[in-house]
Amino acid sequence: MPEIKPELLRGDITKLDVDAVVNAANSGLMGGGGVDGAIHRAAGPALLAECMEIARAAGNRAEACPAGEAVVTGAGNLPCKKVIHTVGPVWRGGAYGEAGLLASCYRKSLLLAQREGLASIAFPNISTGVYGYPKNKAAETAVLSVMKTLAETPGITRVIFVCFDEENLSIYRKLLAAV
Ligand code: AR6
Repeated sequence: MPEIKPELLRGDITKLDVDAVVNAANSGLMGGGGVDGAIHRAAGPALLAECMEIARAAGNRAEACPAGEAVVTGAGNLPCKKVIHTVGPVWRGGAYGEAGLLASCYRKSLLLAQREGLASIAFPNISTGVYGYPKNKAAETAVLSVMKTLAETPGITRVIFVCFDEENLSIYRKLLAAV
């Protein structure tokens, strides 16, 4: 099995022409700020319509996608093929299962991409914005979870960590140099 080395990119994830772009969503799947807002703005109303459909089918709009879970939609006007919406944990000090939930976001997103036949996937730095997860800790968990899960997802040939800010970029650069 070929070894996959995750790539690192600084910039706007909405511009990427990959199979799957991961969104750091909220449990209601109704859009929001940060990367979620940017993805919905660039994708157009078709994305929200699909998210609303998933929420309706889940029967419970506030918890349509619980933290640590992932769902997939089309991509509207984005250049990617699909959007995988995952919900990171809100940071509450670290003793509330945050690391397990964050690891699960990366793992479930990769497993879903594999199931959908999506070979290339781009991740934002989930939970490190509005949800307040410390960037260093989040990056360690993200890289570890991705490296572990890739052993189970032979269909995935390209993983990109997309950093929006300089701090995350330098954290990831150090971590990925050791992978
Ligand atoms: N491309 C790539 N990364 C981005 C972009 C972009 N266009 N815009 C922001 N980021 P956040 P969270 C980075 O707050 O912490 C929303 O309201 C940003 O710099 O988007 O998981 C949702 O609806 C940060 O490093 O997500 C939820 O309610 C990272 O994306 C809540 O925020 C994540 O920041 C989720 O909070």
